[in-house]
Amino acid sequence: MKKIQIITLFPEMFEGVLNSSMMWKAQKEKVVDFRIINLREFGLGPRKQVDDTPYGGGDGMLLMPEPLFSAIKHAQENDSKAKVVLLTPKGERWVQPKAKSWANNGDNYIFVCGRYEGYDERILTLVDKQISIGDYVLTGGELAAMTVIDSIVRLLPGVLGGENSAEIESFSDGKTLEYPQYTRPEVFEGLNVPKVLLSGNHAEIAKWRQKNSKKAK
Ligand code: 6GU
Repeated sequence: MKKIQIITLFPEMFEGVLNSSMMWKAQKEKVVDFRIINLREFGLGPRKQVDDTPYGGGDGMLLMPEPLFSAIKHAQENDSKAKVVLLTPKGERWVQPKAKSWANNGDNYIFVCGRYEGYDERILTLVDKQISIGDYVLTGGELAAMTVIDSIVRLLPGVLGGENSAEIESFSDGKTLEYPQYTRPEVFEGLNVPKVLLSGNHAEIAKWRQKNSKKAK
């Protein structure tokens, strides 16, 4: 079973995503175990402070090192060999081959969601990997963590219904997009399903699908 811990100031953001669809099924079938750690609980003082102004001036607040260190140490007490991953727009780009490799490497993960305008750089001493999901800036790492986690969990053995549906679909080789697909009815508002798909000729169907698989831009 793959163990995934998530350190965040917004645990409620994960509820819908982790408890629906494949992620829910994966937990039910004990393929994955999620644990959400609320960074606020590691905040300092009676107000549970987690952020402060940057030395040298500048806009915004930074996540302070102490709460992040305590939360990561807490996660490591649950799982000492887990890899610590920081979600940050400065990270390495997340791509499908990485999802495949992280799904199959047997490693457990601690995802740390950055928030606000940034974090104290010293937390990087506890981080094994920095990941970004693309060249745009999100308010926090939560949506990125969900994206990365979903892309891994669906590839864990036993999660997808048809065992080869993850293989043939879009991006499984990192380049090709899936062919167009159709279901009933045969004619919908004057729009027809391509004849070849109704032909029962598997060789012709395979050829059509190959021809109609688009390359990713
Ligand atoms: Cl991982 N975090 C934030 N805040 N923004 C992002 C991102 C991560 N990846 C792309 N944009």
